[in-house]
Amino acid sequence: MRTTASILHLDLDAFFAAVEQRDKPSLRGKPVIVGGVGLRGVVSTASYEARVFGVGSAMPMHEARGRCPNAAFLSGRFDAYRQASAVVMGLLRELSPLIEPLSLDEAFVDLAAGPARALDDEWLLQLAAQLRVRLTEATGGLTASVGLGSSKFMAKVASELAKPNGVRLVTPGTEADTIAVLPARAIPGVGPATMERLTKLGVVTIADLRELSAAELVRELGKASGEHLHELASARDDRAVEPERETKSISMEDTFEHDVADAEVLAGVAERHAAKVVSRLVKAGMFARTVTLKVRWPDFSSVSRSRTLNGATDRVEVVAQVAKALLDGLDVSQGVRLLGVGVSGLVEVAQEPLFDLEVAAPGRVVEEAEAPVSRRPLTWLPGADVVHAEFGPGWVWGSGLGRVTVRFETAATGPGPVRTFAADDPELASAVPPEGPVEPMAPAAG
Ligand code: TTP
Ligand code: MG
Repeated sequence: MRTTASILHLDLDAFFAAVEQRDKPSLRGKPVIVGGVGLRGVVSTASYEARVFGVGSAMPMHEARGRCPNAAFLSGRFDAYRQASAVVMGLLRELSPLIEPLSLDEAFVDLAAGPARALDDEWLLQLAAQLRVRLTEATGGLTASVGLGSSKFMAKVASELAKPNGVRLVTPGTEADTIAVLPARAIPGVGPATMERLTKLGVVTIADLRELSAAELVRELGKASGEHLHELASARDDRAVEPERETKSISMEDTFEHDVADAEVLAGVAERHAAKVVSRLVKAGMFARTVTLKVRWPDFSSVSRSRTLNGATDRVEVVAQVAKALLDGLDVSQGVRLLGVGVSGLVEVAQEPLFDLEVAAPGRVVEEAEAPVSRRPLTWLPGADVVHAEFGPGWVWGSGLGRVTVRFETAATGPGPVRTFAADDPELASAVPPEGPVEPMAPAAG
């Protein structure tokens, strides 16, 4: 174990919603909910203003509408999220060459792998403070929470404690005390399935967990998970920060001759794709952290849903099971034109999910909807960027009954006016997101 808090964990605050509020001035300070617009759509994230009403990630959209009817409901703009993410990851790479991105908005940085430094608490806190200021500048207003600790687990716990928009450093030597009062589910990888078993053993907090022997935990959860949990409960974690490989993803997809609406047939196709993807993964000697399922509908719109495991795998059963679970979340009755399965988040080291029970548990699913590729889509997705020949850039506020309402504003304007058009108005076109702030120049060497 290290003696300095030299692992940094960064997580952006209300990421998708914060990007929307940045680019849509009229939504700043208001409840914003980003999520799937389809029948079984779920919430991707909610702004902190909406969380007050009990809305959170993974909640069905209809429930979110019930709890917070006045929120802005948006379908998400992944190009804008990817752009913001690239800026943030660029800033982290300036701190150290060893960074491990976990998702678009989250990464570990091993500060001990950078140039020789003192790495004392004071210096680390100063570095984190500077990073947060630069990040807000470079992204045009996003905020991040930063944790520092002597292990991945501690850094992650620290950023969680710092949320939102804060910094926290767990001083080396105080790790076990810091986590004692936290609920057992604060341990990475402890999800609903593991928690259910732990509850039966009377465990609520990490301190309760520490009362149990390794043997008891092994009996309840199996050898690997039990031993691992015993270590983490005492704040022992020596997992290394793992960089990603050059190859970014591997995928397989098929367009059907006739649209397929049979869920079982589709599940079979997903399984076959998973097998091919995994055989390429194994040949390359890699392990994947994220599984993605892509579906194109008869109207050429498409959706891709992905789930990030709490480890990295090269097991075909795991990839197939996750792909099928992602498919299960979609209503395929209208038929499917194309089905694809892919893996990404590739690393060189096997990191089996920390807890076997949680491998295919539901939970963090990221869903990206794409309108058909055309200047004038058949459906105007709420929140999408558009441009009008006369009024300029704006975003879709709502649509239906052959009309579309647009608010004309951008990150650089104040709140703008709203106007309604015929959905097929030739003056109105979908647009790529406005260019985000440019990546800051790398600082001079030294
Ligand atoms: P999170 O970091 O979990 O959530 P957040 O950034 O919105 O809020 P905070 O960190 O302040 O608690 O996830 C990052 C983004 O990933 C989130 O903005 C939307 C997306 N996401 C999903 O699409 N589905 C999910 O189930 C979760 C948890 C996140
Ligand atoms: Mg976040």
